Amino acid sequence: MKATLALLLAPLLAAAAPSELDPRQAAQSIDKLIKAKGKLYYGTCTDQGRLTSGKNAAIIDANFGQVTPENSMKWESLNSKKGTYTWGQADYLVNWATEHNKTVRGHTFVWHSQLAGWVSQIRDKATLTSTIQDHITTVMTRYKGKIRGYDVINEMFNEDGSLRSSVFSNVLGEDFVGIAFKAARAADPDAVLYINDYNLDSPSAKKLTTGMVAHVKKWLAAGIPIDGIGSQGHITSGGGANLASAIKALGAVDGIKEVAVTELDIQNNNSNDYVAVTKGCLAEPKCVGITVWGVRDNDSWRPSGNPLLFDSSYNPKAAYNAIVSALQ
Ligand SMILES: *[C@@H]1O[C@H](CO)[C@@H](O)[C@H](O)[C@H]1NC(C)=O
Ligand SMILES: *[C@@H]1O[C@H](CO)[C@@H](O)[C@H](O)[C@H]1NC(C)=O
Ligand SMILES: CC(=O)N[C@H]1CO[C@H](CO)[C@@H](O)[C@@H]1O
Repeated sequence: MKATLALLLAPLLAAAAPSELDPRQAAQSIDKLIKAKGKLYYGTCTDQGRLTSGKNAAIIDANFGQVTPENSMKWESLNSKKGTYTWGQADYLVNWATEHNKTVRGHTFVWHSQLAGWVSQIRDKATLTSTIQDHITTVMTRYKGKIRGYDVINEMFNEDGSLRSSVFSNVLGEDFVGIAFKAARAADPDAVLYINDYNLDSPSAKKLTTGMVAHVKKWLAAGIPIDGIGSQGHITSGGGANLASAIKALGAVDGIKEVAVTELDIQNNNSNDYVAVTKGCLAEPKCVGITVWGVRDNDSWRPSGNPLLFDSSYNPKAAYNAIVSALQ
């Protein structure tokens, strides 16, 4: 009886197995391949909602080695009311990463957008200083040993390289940079501390030269503990080679230990651009890895350009396979 049942079930099990074991039929993990080249990860962003729906968790587990919280660690998500922290979604992401042996990039502390309303209303230096310090210390203490590094400051420059107007720069001038990085270093001395921005996509962009590079050099000389520079990498078709050169320009900053592409998506998902960015990271010794900003095209924040590596039915795209070939 048992043998007969097993024989009857065998074809069914055989038919079911491939889709259960290999939900996306991609040939290779780009994370494993980039690690074999000495890098730390090929990652993606996600959060509880994605990890508990569709094939996202299986795809991330099989193909990516690092997760960045898409939204759950932004200030308005964690601490929208003064004195109250809401940890559920961020904890879910960190626990998932721990269980699946994935690195986490914490994202993000000091940012003008998705900021808690009560913080943007602060007008005096002492209160804003202690608010930044408390927030960074609270989050980093909770996740000590579980999060490899953080975007301590995000998007603080204008396109011309000047400081963006925000509650942070308006109340504290440039001082918020030192306040934030020093609080972060003290909270978890082992965490890698990043400054992150977008449109650092060309080595000659003013935002990169007179903005990021010139300021980071000055701040490092002043003893501010900045370890890494992140280039988000939200680019358009044809921009891959320029972003690769930008990675090199950021890596050339003395005293910076690492650089990373932190939010890559490419409008119209040109394979050559994905390959150029991947090779750009391989070619820059300080580049630790690449984070793609999402799994499937129609979950992207800019879905009209199909900018990601999996289509809306979770199939790996030509751009994914081109990265595999480039890494082999
Ligand atoms: C976890 O990942 C690291 C690389 O990031 C690897 O060296 C280690 O063997 C992995 N551990 C397990 C249990 O898979
Ligand atoms: C994404 O595409 C799939 C397949 O076409 C569809 O089922 C799903 O509803 C879409 N999701 C979004 C957020 O548009
Ligand atoms: C090169 C590449 O991967 N192109 C893809 C861009 O995205 C659309 C929509 O998912 C695909 O149809 C293309 O194959």
